[in-house]
Amino acid sequence: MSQASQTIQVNLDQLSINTIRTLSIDGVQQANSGHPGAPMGLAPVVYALFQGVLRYNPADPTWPNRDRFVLSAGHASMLLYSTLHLIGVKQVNHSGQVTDELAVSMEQLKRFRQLDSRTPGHPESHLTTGVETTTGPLGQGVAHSVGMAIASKWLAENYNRPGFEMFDFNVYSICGDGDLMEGVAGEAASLAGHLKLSNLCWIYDNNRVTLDGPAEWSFSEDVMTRFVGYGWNVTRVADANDLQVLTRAYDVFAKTKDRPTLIVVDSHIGYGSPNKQDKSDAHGEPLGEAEVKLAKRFYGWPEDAKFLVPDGVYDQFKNGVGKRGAEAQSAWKAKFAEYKKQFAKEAEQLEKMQAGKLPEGWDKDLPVFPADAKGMATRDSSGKTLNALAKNIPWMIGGSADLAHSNKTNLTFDGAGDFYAHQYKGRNLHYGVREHAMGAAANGIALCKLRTFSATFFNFTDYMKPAMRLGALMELPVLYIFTHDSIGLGEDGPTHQPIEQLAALRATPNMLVLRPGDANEVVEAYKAAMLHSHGPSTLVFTRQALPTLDRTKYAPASGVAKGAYVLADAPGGKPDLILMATGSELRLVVEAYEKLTAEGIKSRVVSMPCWELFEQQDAAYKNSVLPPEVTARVSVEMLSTFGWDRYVGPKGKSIGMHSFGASAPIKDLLKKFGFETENVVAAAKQVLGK
Ligand SMILES: Cc1ncc(C[n+]2csc(CCOP(=O)(O)OP(=O)(O)O)c2C)c(N)n1
Ligand SMILES: [Mg+2]
Repeated sequence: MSQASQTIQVNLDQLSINTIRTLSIDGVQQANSGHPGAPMGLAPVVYALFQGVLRYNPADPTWPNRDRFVLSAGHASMLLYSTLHLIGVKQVNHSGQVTDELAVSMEQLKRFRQLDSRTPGHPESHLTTGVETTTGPLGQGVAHSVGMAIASKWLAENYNRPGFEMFDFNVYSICGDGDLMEGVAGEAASLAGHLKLSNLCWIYDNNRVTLDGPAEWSFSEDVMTRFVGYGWNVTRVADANDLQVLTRAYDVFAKTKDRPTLIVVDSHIGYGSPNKQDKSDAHGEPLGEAEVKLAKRFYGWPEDAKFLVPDGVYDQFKNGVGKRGAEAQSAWKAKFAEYKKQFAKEAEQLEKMQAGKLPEGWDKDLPVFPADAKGMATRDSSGKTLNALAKNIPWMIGGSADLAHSNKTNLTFDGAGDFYAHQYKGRNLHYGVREHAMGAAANGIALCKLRTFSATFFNFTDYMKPAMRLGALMELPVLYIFTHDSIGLGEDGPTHQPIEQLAALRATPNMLVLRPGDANEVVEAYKAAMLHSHGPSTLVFTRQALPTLDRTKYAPASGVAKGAYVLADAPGGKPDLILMATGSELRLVVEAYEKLTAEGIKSRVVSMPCWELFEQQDAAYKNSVLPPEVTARVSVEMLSTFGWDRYVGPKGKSIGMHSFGASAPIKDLLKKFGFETENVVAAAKQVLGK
């Protein structure tokens, strides 16, 4: 390279970095909301990564083997938006097709944090193509990145063939002090280190400041030593502006083949005036017009220019990340065409998987359970159904947080296998006692288009809820399998007995919550969950046995698909009373129904395993199940009654839990808390005024 072109190169690098910075400053200032400090400090780090390292084709952001970039420090969203704009990422529509439209146009940058823009306050993956996962709640992004790295390893192990490296993508994530203070990041780092995920690189923005002030007020551990302890390779870049050293650090990552890499980057959060004394006061707010001008002057920018992209900057990205990504993808495509000829079955699976579809015959050979008064726990029918499904869906993987034996989630069919460090073929993931990281990893796995499930005791959803919430926000089809779903778990006592969890999850948008009442409802619940492709499904199962209902006597379990259905009815379909229940309490209302019917009381049993699906039905169906004129209603559910008033109405009664549970054998608990047939019968008579 000649001296002159080298100078231009250096200038173009700097010019591009400063464009990222000033676009971020202008976006924040225009919104009058947010803070551009992190984007200003981190622009060179992101530039060196995208321009020099990332294998990413902005013209086709759906390429399955693209490297993933996750901005865990979601409050620096303008950094990501500016970059996605400059590299020209194309928007993907709801059917998964790449469009001609920019994901983040200049117009969108100017509409940062405004209603219906693609540039919301924190990055949201379902809105903005190029945003690989939704971030903002600190710690989540890095934890999602571990799931993506797991997916990459699993895909490589299962779909690569000699001479056909269809999968080898890397996952990069930028995190800050806040991310690394969060527990979930620690769990996720521990898991990634344990699994030796060499395709994972976290870049830690060590700027020694958080929102309230200097990080030293609250954060003083030796992060590098901690990560060495987790089994990571750790390297350091002493100056975030040093592109050469940054590039060398990325190279260290590329060469580290036996563990994940943490790059600690010492940086300075950006302020208007670089000499500003009190650096904590402005953090968290826009700079203000005067400081914006000072900052621009410092970067050699025209002070009054707004949203300026100088000549040569778009081309710089086009010739860098754009060209490299396009070439890499077209080589991949050519290879895939050959792969398809030689490995037609695998190629077809990959195409289906990446399109978010289920394979042909995904629901074949699902179990059918004969009527049985003694019955079985729904966790057992769940285990059988899950195994049948996973056998039919080759790209379904998942695991439990050290409770697989209790949750009955082990995949035991031939060839299912386990996913261990350096042995990435298996479909059973072992999360250890890390519920939160499990929930987050599931999001990352699902974002890479694998179908995945996570399992623990229902009560411990509290330990993974923040990740479940993001799964719901991102509309990811993750399965959550929770057992020990009520005080019915018995002796473990109130520390393990869920009460309010069901109501909390029912209040979560986009999520199906299914609590099936017998073995055959379990099968139907799984089917509904698999078909719920734009949001997660929470399946809750019992530890204790439940009778398997005689479906020749009662309505078929296929009614589960509608969320609620009439299981048993009064003569002529004209009841005076409606008994409603989910899960283990279905048995109780059926028994009460039989007693009341014998006494000549015209009753109906409605099984209501999924409120959300019921709410999706039309008014005619809903009214046919719950006729408005029948106001004598009783619901029975061994959890908080919160929410049932919607269905029982002002004249009805809800039997449920109004306190924490207790440690005792189940039969004593059922008696103490009133979950007995006689109690349901008495409540029914009470609402009937008898
Ligand atoms: C779970 C969670 N808690 C709190 C916040 C609010 N918050 C946003 S940024 C921030 C400070 C983060 O400090 P750091 O990660 O060091 O980022 P920097 O300020 O250096 O960019 C906080 C507390 C959040 N986004 N997520
Ligand atoms: Mg910080």
